[in-house]
Amino acid sequence: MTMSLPSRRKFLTQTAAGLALSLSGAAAFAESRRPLGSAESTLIPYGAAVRAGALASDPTYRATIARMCDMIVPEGEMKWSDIHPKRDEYRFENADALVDFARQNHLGIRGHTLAWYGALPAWTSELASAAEAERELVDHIETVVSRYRGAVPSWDVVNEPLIDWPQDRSSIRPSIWMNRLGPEYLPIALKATASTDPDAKLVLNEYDVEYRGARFEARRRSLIQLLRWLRDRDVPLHAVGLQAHLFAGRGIDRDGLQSLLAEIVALKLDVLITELDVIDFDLPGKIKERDALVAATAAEFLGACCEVVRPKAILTWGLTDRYTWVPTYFKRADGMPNRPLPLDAEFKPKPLFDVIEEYRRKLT
Ligand code: 9MR
Repeated sequence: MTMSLPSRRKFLTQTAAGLALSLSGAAAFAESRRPLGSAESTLIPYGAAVRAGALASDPTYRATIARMCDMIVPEGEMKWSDIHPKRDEYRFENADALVDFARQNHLGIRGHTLAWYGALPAWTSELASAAEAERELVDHIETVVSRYRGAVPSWDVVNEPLIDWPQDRSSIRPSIWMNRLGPEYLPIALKATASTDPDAKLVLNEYDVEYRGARFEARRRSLIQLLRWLRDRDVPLHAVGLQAHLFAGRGIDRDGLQSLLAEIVALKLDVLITELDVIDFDLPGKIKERDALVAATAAEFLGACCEVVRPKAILTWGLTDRYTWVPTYFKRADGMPNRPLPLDAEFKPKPLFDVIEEYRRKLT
């Protein structure tokens, strides 16, 4: 890490830092870190998914996250499998460490995630009835959200609700929650979060909604139907998170994405970009060419978004190529490391970094 790396945070004042934990809602994660009256105050807040293990073992990573992010989100530490491994056992150490890290460094922090089909501990498969599933879901939400009330002002309450190729809003992905409770688990989770922390911003987070093709059109259509269904039933929800795990090879459907965003705005919901990265497994090996294609893909996506709405935040799913989920599923055939994130494995900013900077400055 060199001193010449751009700094997000040199502007932070004592006052803003002190306010970070007492403010609530979007204000806490978005506004509190903006220095009022300075040029920086117009920037869209930037954040990254972080790993507690790497924060503890890698001082350069720790310092770079602290310096370059306005907010963080735990990549796994608040998921059920990590935080609630047994029915009668919660383990908060890693999540607490991230909340403490955020507090010490005057960063915002988002919570991820409360109702998802993934990362569920084995014991949840034993939930035998609707009543038992609802009791455990609500109990988990009350326990976790109340623990972090005042510290975590924004939650990905619902993650990835739709099946890959949905018919309509009732095409919800199978999980113990869906299997026992049906689509009703969405209102149950959202209401439980709202009643535990009335100030929390509640987000429904979804992926694969930006591409061209019938499957992605079906996903956009079903997502809108789902949002309307929630709205018609007065279910609390404040924002939609577009994950934005982008593939450079897949064409972004600019019109489709923009009309989705316009519908979301018409429903008076905010938009966050929650997990941006560019999956590069099928891109050319040459680093310069690959980095340029990755950056161009993100620019195409952010360009389309920012013409319609100003996202409340832009988060990437990791900050540095040193720590990324991408090779778990999308290893390159040539054996070269993936480069999906704004900084390379040595923490050097890449063209993707500049693209994010550019769009953080754009006003819609
Ligand atoms: O990056 C995360 C990886 O380390 C975990 O193993 C995995 C399962 O918990 O989840 C990954 O994060 C996912 C996120 O929670 C939801 N959207 C897709 C992300 C990448 O797979």
